[in-house]
Amino acid sequence: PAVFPFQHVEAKWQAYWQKHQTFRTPQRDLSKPKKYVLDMFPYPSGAGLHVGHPEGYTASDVMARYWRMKGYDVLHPIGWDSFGLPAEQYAIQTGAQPADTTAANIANFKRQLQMLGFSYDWDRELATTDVEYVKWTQWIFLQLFRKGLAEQSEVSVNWCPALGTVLANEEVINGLSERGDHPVERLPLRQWVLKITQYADRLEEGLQGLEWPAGTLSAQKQWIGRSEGCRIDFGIEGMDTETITVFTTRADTLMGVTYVTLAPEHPLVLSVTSEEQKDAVSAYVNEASSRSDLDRTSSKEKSGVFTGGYALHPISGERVPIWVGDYVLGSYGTGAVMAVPAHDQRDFEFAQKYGLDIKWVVEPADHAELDQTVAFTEYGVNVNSGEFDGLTTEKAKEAVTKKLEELEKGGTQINYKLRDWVFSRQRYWGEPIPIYFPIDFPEGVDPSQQDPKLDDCQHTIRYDQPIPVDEADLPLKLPVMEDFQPGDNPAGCLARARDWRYFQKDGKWFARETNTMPQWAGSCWYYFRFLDPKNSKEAFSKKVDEEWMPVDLYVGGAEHAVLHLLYARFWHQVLFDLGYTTHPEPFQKLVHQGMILGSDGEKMSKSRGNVVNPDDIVQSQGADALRMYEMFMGPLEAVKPWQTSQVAGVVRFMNKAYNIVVSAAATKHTEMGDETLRLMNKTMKKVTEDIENMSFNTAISALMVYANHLQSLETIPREAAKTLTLMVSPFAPHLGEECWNILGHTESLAYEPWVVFDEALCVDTTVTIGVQVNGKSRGEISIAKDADEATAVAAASGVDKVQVQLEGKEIKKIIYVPGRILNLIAK
Ligand code: ANZ
Repeated sequence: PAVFPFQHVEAKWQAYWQKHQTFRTPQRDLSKPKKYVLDMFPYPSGAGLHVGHPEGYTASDVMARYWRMKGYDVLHPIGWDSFGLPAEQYAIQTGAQPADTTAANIANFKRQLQMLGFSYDWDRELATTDVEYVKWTQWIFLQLFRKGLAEQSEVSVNWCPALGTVLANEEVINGLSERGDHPVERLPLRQWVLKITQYADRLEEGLQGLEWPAGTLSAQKQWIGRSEGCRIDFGIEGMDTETITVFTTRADTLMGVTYVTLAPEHPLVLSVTSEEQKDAVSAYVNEASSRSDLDRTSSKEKSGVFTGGYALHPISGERVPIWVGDYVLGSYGTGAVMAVPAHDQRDFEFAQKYGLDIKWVVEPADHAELDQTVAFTEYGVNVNSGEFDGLTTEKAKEAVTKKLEELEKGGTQINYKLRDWVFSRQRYWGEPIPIYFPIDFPEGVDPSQQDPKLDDCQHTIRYDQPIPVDEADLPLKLPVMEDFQPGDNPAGCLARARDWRYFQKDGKWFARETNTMPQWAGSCWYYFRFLDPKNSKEAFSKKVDEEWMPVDLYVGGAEHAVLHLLYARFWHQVLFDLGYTTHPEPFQKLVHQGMILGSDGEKMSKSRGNVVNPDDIVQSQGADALRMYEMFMGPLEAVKPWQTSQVAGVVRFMNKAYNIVVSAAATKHTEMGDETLRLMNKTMKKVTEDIENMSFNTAISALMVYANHLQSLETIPREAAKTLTLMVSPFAPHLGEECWNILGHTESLAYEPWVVFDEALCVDTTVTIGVQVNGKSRGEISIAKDADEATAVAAASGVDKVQVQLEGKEIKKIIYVPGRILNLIAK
């Protein structure tokens, strides 16, 4: 048998697709229904593709190719998420400009994707670093700014002077940077913040109706963190105009409050503090402000200090001491809690440590004895709560809330864990934020004689007066900088590009914003730009939005379950509100491919030396083999180890398929036998249904069974070889095209109608059932599944052992269950 000449064939068909622009979708073909099939676009790192990339990309490509054959108008674009810290670091390491290294990396990624035969419409290719793309990313930022959704704010950040950047909480360990062990300071820094919290409710509600993995839906929900509760105002002894408002999810425990705790950054801390406690409180607040939220909430030992002040209980009017404690976060709820040590474990530990009262107000519904060494945090029935006694927790929450509403001391409230999105980076390789500020000079100085580009020029940048760059002046390009390394200036390295930063307009001096956008920005809207990549007048037109959105299938890694998907949905909802899209959500169906591990079952990594390079596999066994193997390894969503030895299995199958087609093409007309006809129809049904469910490994096994059968035939019917070719083609498109060609076609099979099966031929019609005489098994018969009783009995009487049993007897009763059993009762 011949061996499939993959090297020659793959190059040949890739050239064909390119020459004939087979996968170009210049515009929507409204005579067909549409499918928008989107991959999470790659970050073009210096390392090139790893075998994890082709997994998701092959899965989406199988769907795109299948849907084309099913008669859909398919949009399948690709591009590059090319801003970001790693690109900048790679440029620093190699001593090059990020723009150049990015272009080189993109070229390498593109070569690799093309070598794998993905059916992208390359005319729609884009990179987030393209100036035309940056222009519209900046334009969207300006829409957010105009809507009041982009604001500057003093945010307490982890600033690492040695690395010259702000670090995320996860990147700081015991006050040192995770990378390099450099000291990290908490300092307030002017940052751009996007007000994603204003969309918290919409982001939560919009999840309904999306076909997303359950785990991703719940991760998004948790991140948004909707919490229904009650806001309660406590008076303050000696202060008539101020109140301490707390947020609680357990209003039912109000009568068990024995103190109130303020976060160290709560604005009332100093005013409620007594003279005697001033020093202790100030010292405590200073100490606490250097710790991150993560550190504060995760530390076991609760700490706090008494303020000397008292709050007044909203119902009983009792005095309750006010404490400051750093387990209360300034950034959640109201930054103050009503402490109920009997029913909240944190409050319990705090009360024990500082000898505060514990008052039990909830009992288990069955009045079981309580263990008083821990808080009782479950639901139950109220006690020691006056008018609320005897109410269940649910009822008591309602009753307390209602009472507070009557007293005008509280009411229901919904809180979210979601925080606003800190949108500033102090790095070079990102979109410049298109904002500038006026400059003030000291009194009596003539601005026209000043030059803020000079070191000794005294001036003040008026950050409180941000001015958006004129839309006509977009894009605001990055300056070319010889040295774009981060420095010790928290304003970012663009602050050093003075010629770019300072400019004069109408005789006045201005300073540009020197922060750049985070890498997330570009991926927030690329799926829109793919629809209209060359539009120079708009980010994308309303027409293409209506024609193509939403994305019907979005494939990418589960590591983006929270941030990317949340940020993109947020921008989408803002664009929806502004009327740029008519679709409330961008990604209708989402699928995460499972991670491919090294052959040792560990995550692939350079240091472990277990990385498989797709280039090597393509070289030695072909792109189709790589694609086919990755789809055959196991369920798409499963985590699975790579086994190079098993690639040979799919190669054998592909050689078999190739030979089947070659031999079918060489024979004259051959009738298709019943068994082949049935197996062909069953395979067509199975493969179709499995592809619809993206169950690719089982579809491939069915194709293998089918190929084995065809190979065993003396002569192979053309029709059987044709359906095999069509079904193999989404997985192994080069092999598919070559076989199609061998079968006598001159054009690509990319738009050839998908196989159609006959349901009637897919059912097994003959069955083998057991025959009993007087309840004892005496043999088997093969009959039609729905054969009638007389036929079954006639068949049974032909079985020797049955005949022997029936001799001289009369059949009294027949028990026949079609397809299952025949029992003859004879005497
Ligand atoms: C009194 C109480 C009694 C509470 C009780 C719980 C149990 P969620 O929204 O589900 O996370 N809390 C409120 N604001 C806080 C803050 N800024 N820092 C730390 N803790 C805060 O939980 C809300 C509960 O967390 C609130 O309900 C409050 O404690 C606490 F038996 O109030 B509770």
